Amino acid sequence: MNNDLLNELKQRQKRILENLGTDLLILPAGAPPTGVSLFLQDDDFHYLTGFPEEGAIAVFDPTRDSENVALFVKEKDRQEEVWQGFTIGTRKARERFPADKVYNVKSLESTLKDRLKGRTVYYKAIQNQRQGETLEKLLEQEGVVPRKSGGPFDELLEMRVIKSAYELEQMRRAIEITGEAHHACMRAGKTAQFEYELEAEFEYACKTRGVRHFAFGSIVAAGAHATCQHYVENNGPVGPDDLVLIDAGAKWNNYCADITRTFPASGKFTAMQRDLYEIVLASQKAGVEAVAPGISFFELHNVAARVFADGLKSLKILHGSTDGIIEKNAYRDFWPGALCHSLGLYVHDVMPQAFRGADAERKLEPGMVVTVEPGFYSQDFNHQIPEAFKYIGIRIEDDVLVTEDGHENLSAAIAKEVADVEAMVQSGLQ
Ligand SMILES: [Mn+2]
Repeated sequence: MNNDLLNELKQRQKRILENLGTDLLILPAGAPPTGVSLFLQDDDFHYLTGFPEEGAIAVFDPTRDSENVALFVKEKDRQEEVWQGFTIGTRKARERFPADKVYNVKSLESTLKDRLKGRTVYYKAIQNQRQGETLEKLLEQEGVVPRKSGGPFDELLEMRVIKSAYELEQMRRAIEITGEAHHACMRAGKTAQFEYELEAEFEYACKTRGVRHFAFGSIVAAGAHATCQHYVENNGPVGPDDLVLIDAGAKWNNYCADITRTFPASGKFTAMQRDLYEIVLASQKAGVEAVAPGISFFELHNVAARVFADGLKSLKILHGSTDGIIEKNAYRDFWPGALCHSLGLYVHDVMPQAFRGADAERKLEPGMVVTVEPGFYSQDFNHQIPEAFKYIGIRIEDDVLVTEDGHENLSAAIAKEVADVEAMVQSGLQ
């Protein structure tokens, strides 16, 4: 672990300890994976310890001077290493991870026993079933009713929503790789016959650059499949006249990218596809431009929604005043989603309560990273739409950092202008 990260982890731990006062926090590692699969650490646990294994538990206790932060980890064990995987063990954990004291996790019960009586204990449920049962029994025996929200959990949300320089470095790399993978998919667009070929292209480009986890299951949707926002089957054909929507993201050191691009498989938008694409693009750019400290998610959404509504009016898909369309949510038949979500360790990253919901009023602050992703989706039940505009799905999504004086589009290098997207597809194998 490099020193910058080590120091940052210690700073985070300090803030949580200060927030705890005299209370205690028990934070477990992520759920063990089922079957033979790759483990991904729980985001909060990763954020506060950097420790990558399952089966571990961190205990934050500001009243114990010599061990404010105790880390309980699996000890090295031959059976475990022969079957499940290699473990770090207590000795190396002590050397490499920020904790005042490292214990064998088997001693959790006996170590904690005397510390619980009369305390306020914050506890994030342990997903490792056996371990969870043991600990919950102990809490009950000691008369502790654990709190599962508020206190340090609220503080964690506030901390995680503002990204540090280290975190932004990881996100920039995740976004850079994701961009290269999107470009690889565009170049493969003309030859791909099935969606899964492009899914493989995306993942190949990421994995050959060192990516081990993805932010979510890649969405590769050709033609009408793109009208479903979270389509993940990825097993349909790619038709020569289809638009292909790819919404996917690499993780880099646990941090996510989340980028969507839509391109014509042929390398050339039809006039109708281009008209709709330009509307989504104009709406998306207006949204990106408006990202700045002091604007709320709600206000930001409406900036993009107005441009979207005006565009659909120009194609006679929507009618009436723009104000009326926004007020009555008439555009939502074609864009049912929200413009933004926070991005970080998790793809729909943590957001304090005030950021949630369509009427989220809390203002953006420097250091937040948000997605900007309007889309046009027309399915069979969009009765009022002319037949020519049906079964089309278009989404364009960038990842944007809120800065002191505005914003920085972290994914600006990924082709999204009509001419650039067409050129990228056409530069693929003939
Ligand atoms: Mn997104």
